[in-house]
Amino acid sequence: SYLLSSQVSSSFSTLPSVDDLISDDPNNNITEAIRSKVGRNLHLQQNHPLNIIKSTIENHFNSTHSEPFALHDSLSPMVSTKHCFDDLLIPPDHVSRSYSDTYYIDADHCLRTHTSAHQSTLIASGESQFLCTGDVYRRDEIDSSHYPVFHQMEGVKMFPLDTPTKVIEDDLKSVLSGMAKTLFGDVEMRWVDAYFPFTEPSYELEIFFNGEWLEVLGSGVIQQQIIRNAGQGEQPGWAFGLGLERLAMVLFEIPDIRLFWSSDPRFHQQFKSGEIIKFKEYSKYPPVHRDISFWTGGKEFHPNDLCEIVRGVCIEEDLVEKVELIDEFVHPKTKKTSNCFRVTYRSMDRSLTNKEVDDIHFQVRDNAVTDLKIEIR
Ligand code: FA5
Ligand code: MG
Repeated sequence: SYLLSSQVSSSFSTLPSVDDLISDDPNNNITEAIRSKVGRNLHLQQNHPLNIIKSTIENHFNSTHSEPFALHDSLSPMVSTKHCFDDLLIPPDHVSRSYSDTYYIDADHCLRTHTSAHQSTLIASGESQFLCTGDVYRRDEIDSSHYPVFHQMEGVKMFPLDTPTKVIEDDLKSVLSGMAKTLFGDVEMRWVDAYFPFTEPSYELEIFFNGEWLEVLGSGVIQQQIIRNAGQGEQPGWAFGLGLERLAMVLFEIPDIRLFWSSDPRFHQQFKSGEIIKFKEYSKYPPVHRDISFWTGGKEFHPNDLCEIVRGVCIEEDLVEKVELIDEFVHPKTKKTSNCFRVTYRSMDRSLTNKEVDDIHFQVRDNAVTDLKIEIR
């Protein structure tokens, strides 16, 4: 694996380790639920659907290029903010850096929010083409397709000096649409203009699958400034980043993103390396709903903070299926804002009792009052 220890910050003499993930550093916002996911490495588990997609894509790249792509899949998800943001020319006030979107270890380190966090160091190491896969972390809402940990694959291909941008762009599009054909067969695809601070021009690839357009990846021609800063001068290149869960959910027809984390053999027995099969749903246990209504306090309230609390209380198992805002109003006299959220609890593996959901939900209310300074109605 790759040591990034030249990147030394004020608080760590080397990169942080798993023991540093939770601390009383004022900038630390990592919860136990998140810490327990670091090191799980679903993308490395044999016969796991994420590993099957990863290998299929790696094989596709190395069977369509005579010069092999270097493969990285074990780089630490704990990175410096320099690597995750600054090196990619992401401006200091960009939303992706905010505490409501990113898990910070301290002011200068975070859990990577994308695999692009490794672009600069790998380019600096002189590799001319590589694929880099790993778990990425984003504070986010909770529903069947959003989970705070998911997996991305980054790809970079460098070109000889003076290769025209048009040639690089055409290569990017043909290589990536070839990959999409390998995965999805002869589907309809389209390139949509996009914006990323680190590429210009930038494109998203969408495929038409089961009646709708699905965004599969972001990509573009790498900003020359990034390559120059990485010590590779004027050599041009392209990059892309794709979400493995999103591909796997479509290809295997997996209906809920939490299933990737399940330990149920009825899930895992269905998948085998090299095979893209249709997932057969097994019986679901019933959902249990509980509402929480409150006045938001003086502190700015962000729904992601509530999701975090719900997840925090359910750390032994993933019992939260969804957290949704069902009512919001401002009191005409006091001008205070009232929110009502509905939490859907459901286990992937067993039936929940009303009593245990009551206990969990009571704890959620308690923690929300303490941590978010809200006032229960
Ligand atoms: C990025 O993360 C860029 N780093 C991608 C990139 C790399 C662009 C290199 C240019 C060059 P974005 O946030 O759009 O971009 O995520 C990229 C892909 O990750 C998406 O296309 C999608 O497939 C997947 N993805 C993003 N958010 C989620 C999510 N919440 N759940 C599952 N998959 C997601
Ligand atoms: Mg996007």
